[in-house]
Amino acid sequence: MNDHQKSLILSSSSQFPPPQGVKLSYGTSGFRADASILQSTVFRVGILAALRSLKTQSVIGLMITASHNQVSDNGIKVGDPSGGMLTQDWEPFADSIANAPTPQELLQLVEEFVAKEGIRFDGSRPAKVLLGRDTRPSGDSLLEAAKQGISSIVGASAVDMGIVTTPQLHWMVRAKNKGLKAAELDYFEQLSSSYRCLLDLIPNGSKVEKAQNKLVVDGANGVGSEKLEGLKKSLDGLDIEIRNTGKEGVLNEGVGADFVQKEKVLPQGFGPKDVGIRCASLDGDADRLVYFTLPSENSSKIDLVDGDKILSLFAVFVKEQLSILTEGGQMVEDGYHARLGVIQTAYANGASTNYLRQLGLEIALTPTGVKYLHEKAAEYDVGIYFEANGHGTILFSDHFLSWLEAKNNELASRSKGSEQQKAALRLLAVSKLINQAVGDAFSGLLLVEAILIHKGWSICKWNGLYQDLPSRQLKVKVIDRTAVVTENAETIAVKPPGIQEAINAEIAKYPCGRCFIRPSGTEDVVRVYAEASTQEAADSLANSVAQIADQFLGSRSSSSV
Ligand code: NG1
Ligand code: ZN
Repeated sequence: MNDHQKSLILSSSSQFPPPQGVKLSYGTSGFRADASILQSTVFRVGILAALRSLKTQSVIGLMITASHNQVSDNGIKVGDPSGGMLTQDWEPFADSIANAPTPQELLQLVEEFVAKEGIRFDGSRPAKVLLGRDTRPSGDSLLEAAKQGISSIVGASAVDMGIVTTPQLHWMVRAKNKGLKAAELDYFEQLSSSYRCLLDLIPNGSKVEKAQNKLVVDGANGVGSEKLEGLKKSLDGLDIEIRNTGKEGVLNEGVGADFVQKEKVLPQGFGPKDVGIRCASLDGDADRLVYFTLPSENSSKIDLVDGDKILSLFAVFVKEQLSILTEGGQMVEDGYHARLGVIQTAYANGASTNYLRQLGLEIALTPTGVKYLHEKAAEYDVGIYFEANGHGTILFSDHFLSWLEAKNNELASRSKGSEQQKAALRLLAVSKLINQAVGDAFSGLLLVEAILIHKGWSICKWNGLYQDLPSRQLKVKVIDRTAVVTENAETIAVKPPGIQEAINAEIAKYPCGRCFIRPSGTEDVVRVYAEASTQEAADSLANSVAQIADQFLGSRSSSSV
């Protein structure tokens, strides 16, 4: 690293002193905190993104968002060349530079890391970082900090994509690195054309009642509502009404996928007149999606159709199309058997796991955090992953896609228009519709809509695939959440010693009881999740285990999520 580069890092970082007395960590999905303390972190992640671009010789993404968290929070996460999350090997570097107390220490960490990673650092190679942000008011000034970080690496440039959803930015990074068109309109065009393709392949006779056509979407008062308006323009035939557009309400306050999933009541802007209508909620950066419907006008309690049910719907459809394709032993003839897997976390409702198992599907469990689910899903030909909170997607392996293309070509010449060829075309359309980079509320929504029409199902019929077990989530503020260490995809707490035995003794008191605790990766709390045969039992199990957490970890208070 030459002297010019060193002095550039020193001088620019002196403009962004880190906050005192705060230790930041690159959690489940990047850094998140109150926006007022994030300038220095975002600046430093700008440096990291430029280095990542130099190292990979590819375009890197930086998204400024705190997703479903309150409007005063913000955050930053890095998108790798594939469009997925930052490689986990670089997270310790992110943690150490975010917490370096002085410009000199920051420079030293950067120098050591550059040497260790063998990053060529002579300014002769370009680096490019795509920047995106959600609608939070703090986004503008944090964007400037990110730009300063990027431009403190010689040869690096930032491209501001403006206000975008998180999945849009990841999609753009992926498309750029594949040499494809990567503008917002290209994204809309890909989603709408593959959706139309699925509709063109709807079996004769499938029809949905006119009244069931309408979909009402809660935009969480965030970026999703504006962008969904844009997507709507390229879609015809889908009747979407968008509410909570941010013109009046506050981002994520009493609205959005996180609120709806956790509280199981109507979000603001919805009322008794919506009884029976198919509704969906996005979160603040539109990477989560849940559906719901209001069963009775006398109460605001909703029937929630969560990420587990979306996963189940997708799994049913993909499995069905794969088995049409294999009819007559086609795949066996080819000597090729497509491996389909579904991936969940411990938060998946036990009833969904049972249902998927009964379908004969291979199920894998990973720790919480999309990065783990995504990585696991990539091991399959078709890997479907979802968190209960509505974050997920379907990954198709390159190998499977080339096999499918070849199969489709062969079927087109041998038996054009056959059921088998239609199944191949449907799977190809799904692979284009559903975001291959990250979970995307828009592609999820269009796929749900297409499958419901395909099957002629109402939201009630879909919701009836299985009955959720009653569950309760709580969060407990403890003195040090890192004192909880878990194993087995977070289902067992191995530290502090004795806590799991105490939890097990509680669980044993409840029929069908299941409960676990884990430290949150995005908030300074320990989360408790409990399931049991009745709501009262689930509540009581969660409360008893929250008390155990208090006793073992030292309480700062506990609250419902
Ligand atoms: P933490 O705070 O680690 O539980 C939450 C969600 C995750 C994931 C991340 C990122 C739950 C229980 N946890 O993580 O699933 O979505 O936020 O946004 O919903
Ligand atoms: Zn989100």
